[in-house]
Amino acid sequence: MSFDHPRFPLRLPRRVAIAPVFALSLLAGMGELPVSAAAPPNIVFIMADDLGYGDLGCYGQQLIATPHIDRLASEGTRFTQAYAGGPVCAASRAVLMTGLHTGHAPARDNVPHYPTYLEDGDVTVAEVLRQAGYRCGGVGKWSLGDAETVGRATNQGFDMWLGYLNQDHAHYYFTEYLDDNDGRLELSGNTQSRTHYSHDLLTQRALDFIGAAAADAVPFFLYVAYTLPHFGARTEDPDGLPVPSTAPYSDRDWPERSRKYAAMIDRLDRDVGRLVDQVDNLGLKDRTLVIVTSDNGGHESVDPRFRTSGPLRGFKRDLTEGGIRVPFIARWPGSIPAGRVCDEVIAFQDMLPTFAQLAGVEPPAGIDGISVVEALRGERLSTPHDMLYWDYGHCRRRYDQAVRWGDWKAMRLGAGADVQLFNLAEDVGEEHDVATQHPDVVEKLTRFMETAATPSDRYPIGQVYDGEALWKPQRN
Ligand SMILES: [Ca+2]
Repeated sequence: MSFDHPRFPLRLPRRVAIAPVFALSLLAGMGELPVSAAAPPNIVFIMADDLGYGDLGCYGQQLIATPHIDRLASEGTRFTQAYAGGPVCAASRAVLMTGLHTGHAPARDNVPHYPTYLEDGDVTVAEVLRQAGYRCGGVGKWSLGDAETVGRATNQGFDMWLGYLNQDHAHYYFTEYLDDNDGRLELSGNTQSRTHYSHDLLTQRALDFIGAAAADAVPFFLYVAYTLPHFGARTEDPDGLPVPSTAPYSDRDWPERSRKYAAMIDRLDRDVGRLVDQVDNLGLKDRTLVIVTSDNGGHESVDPRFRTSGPLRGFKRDLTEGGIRVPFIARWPGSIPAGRVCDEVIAFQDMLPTFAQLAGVEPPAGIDGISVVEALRGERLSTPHDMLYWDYGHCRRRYDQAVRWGDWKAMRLGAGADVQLFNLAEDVGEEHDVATQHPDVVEKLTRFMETAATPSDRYPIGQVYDGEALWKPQRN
């Protein structure tokens, strides 16, 4: 194995103040490594759905309180330049699972609707971690293969999955069933009775999974692909925001739909807190990497008072920063500095090689991601990304591409359109197109765009898809 096991850095990180807990760890790392420091950590990857860059208190949210996630940020590192795999669910999840960007990944968009997106030959994070002896479990929205296909989670490295294999099914919070491993958890009558809010079942299963892995003393990877605060079916809620209660925002002088949205984030935050407490109470705090992030930007219909995208431009489905830059918090006491804010550029395709390095196994060859273990530890990346790439809309009316190179961000919004250029260091809101002032940069990044995507028969650019969702609600 060519990758080093994680260990405490022996040199001081540049540009970073060392928090006390980290300094102690650093001293401990000078001699023999404690066994616990070199052991592969458990990994709990919590991913919200359509949670915007500005939706959390620790990212500037003023109106919705997120004390549990904010606490996690104070105990760990908060990244300001972390990117999702894509601007929509399936694309982002495919990038996360395979380490390939959207120009190479097996799934590049939510449409066309396919029964499976991952094939046997695709190697997922879970399959990689399994080689290192990890038990892999997941809850929530999978998106990459329906129940009867090779793409379903339990055919792609997961020992356990509870949730929605098909992402259109995930619009139903009061669903009649959830996919449970290779079968179903039946919830007959739930559409009417509204007895089971799916998010709560996902949380309980996640808590149980951590408890069982701890009892069995086996390293684990838990992928918590929550559906909050993504909109739900209007048959469940007239505002498309099904949530059992608007508490603690019921008395706010806001539209009812805004109270619901805030309550969804409150519930998400509460349950992140419960998962973290489970880890800590089982004595796994120093042996568990906990990450909280989102699969893409916030939705354009969110009440503007919440500023779901914070200072960024655009929303979900956009390749402007508001569509792809996401909250990203990582906590692993003793190994990740506490209370730190990190501006290293990291992205979802980096998770597979990062987790592989932490687990001491090789990632598959030819992926687009890089290990960002150094950034987690509080160091600068010694070999950061040269270029980051996203595209979106292959089978929609407009095909967009974006490239990030250093502080430059180039976008072509529509095939054949002029390439726009922004300097994110000076203009994070992407308000000032400086393409005409930097023709050399535009030329370089345009050339890159033209070769970055491998054509896919499944995503023929310019052939507009207008088919319906495959999944239909079951009515009892
Ligand atoms: Ca999403």
